[in-house]
Amino acid sequence: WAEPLAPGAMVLRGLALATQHEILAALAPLIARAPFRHLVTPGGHRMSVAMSNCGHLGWVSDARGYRYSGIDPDSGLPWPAIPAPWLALALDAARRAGFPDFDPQACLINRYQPGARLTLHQDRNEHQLTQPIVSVSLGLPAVFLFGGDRREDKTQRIPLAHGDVVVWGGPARMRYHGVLPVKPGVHPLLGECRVNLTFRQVT
Ligand code: MD3
Ligand code: FE
Repeated sequence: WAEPLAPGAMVLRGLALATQHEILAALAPLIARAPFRHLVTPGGHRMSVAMSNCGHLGWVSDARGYRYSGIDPDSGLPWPAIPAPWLALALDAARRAGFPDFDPQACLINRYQPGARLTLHQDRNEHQLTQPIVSVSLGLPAVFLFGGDRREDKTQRIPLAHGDVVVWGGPARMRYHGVLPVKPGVHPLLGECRVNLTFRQVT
């Protein structure tokens, strides 16, 4: 169930299933404190994906650009802490993929309602490029687009289901990637949505 995707990238199918109930129970209180919001890109586009964060730093976007911030701009408060079962899963996944020193400061929480998508992009706002990004897929399935080092490189389509965990490190870290529009459906635990957690070491 551990498949190498590319040099530095590994899919751990279903790794989150063993603790899925603890993981999902931690989501509602966190979202009560830092609600999902649709960020606006520096180019003025409202993102179809709704986002929130937990951890010491959160990823935010507005007319000034993309950056990490310790304060939730909507509430003026620090982001909630990363819930213990989330951190345990992220550390376990990173260790299995060969990153025993992973120490994430940020967890971006993406919510996709049917039709929401993420266009091809690179994650360039982290400075600690020797550490991976760990992503956890929950709820409705999605098709992940995994591209190359240039936007125009051909993309690979990777289906991601509830409970799948992917570790993106090494040479995979800066590759272009995106998510195709999520198809309508109802997940027994999450309803009409997909939630993706991405754990990042920023500095
Ligand atoms: C591959 N999120 O938040 S997670 C993002 O499903 C993002 O919500 C997607 O891309 C989602 O920036 C994909 C998987 C992921 C995250 C970062 C990567 C894959 C990556 C960085 C480099 C290569
Ligand atoms: Fe990304």
